[in-house]
Amino acid sequence: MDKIKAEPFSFPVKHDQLALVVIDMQRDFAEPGGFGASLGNDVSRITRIVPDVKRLIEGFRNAGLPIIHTMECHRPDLSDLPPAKRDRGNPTLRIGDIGPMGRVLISGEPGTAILPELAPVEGEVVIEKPGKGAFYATKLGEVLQQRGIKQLVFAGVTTEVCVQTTMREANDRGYECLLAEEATESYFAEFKAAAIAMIRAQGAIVGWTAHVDDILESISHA
Ligand code: C5J
Repeated sequence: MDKIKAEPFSFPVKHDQLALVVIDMQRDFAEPGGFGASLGNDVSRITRIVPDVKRLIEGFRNAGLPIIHTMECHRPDLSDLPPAKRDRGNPTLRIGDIGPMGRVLISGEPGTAILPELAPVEGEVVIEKPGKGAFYATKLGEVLQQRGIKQLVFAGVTTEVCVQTTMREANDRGYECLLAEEATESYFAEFKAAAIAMIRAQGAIVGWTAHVDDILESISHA
């Protein structure tokens, strides 16, 4: 059996059941004027991981392995946005408001788009999700089942919100989950470190974590 060097122990990879899930690498989380910045966050932390996310995407493309991109966003009529989500916190712009990149986190708006360097290509699945987890109110579960995918490598933002929520949803559904450490980021360094520690604690209670180089080395033999 092939293995990827990982924590807390090697990840038993099955290349024919493996996919990459890139969570929410959207302009709204990474660029000034977007949703992340409106909450007072330093968005430069997010743009710093773009080269490593790109390397991972290219590695999966070169190996012919499936890639799924997610985007956190809502319908223009806000019918999938619970008031509790819209009203939370004290942002300068709320979801649905008009900002410098269009309506914040609304499907089809410029700010909602995936960063151009990481844009999906034809054949890659894009899941628009109204929640933090990518399984809630989406077709992700069906897509994975149809393709016989049982192992997921995760990249994207933010580590402790949408990435960790989706990993926990996937773990509960029986998927084996591996987080690519350099290809995920939080607005808070300590939250990223804590999320990584939580995921791999207690014998991989939610999943494994690994370095991008070790994942790429493994899939180059896929
Ligand atoms: C957040 C996300 N942090 N993609 N979304 O609101 O993690």
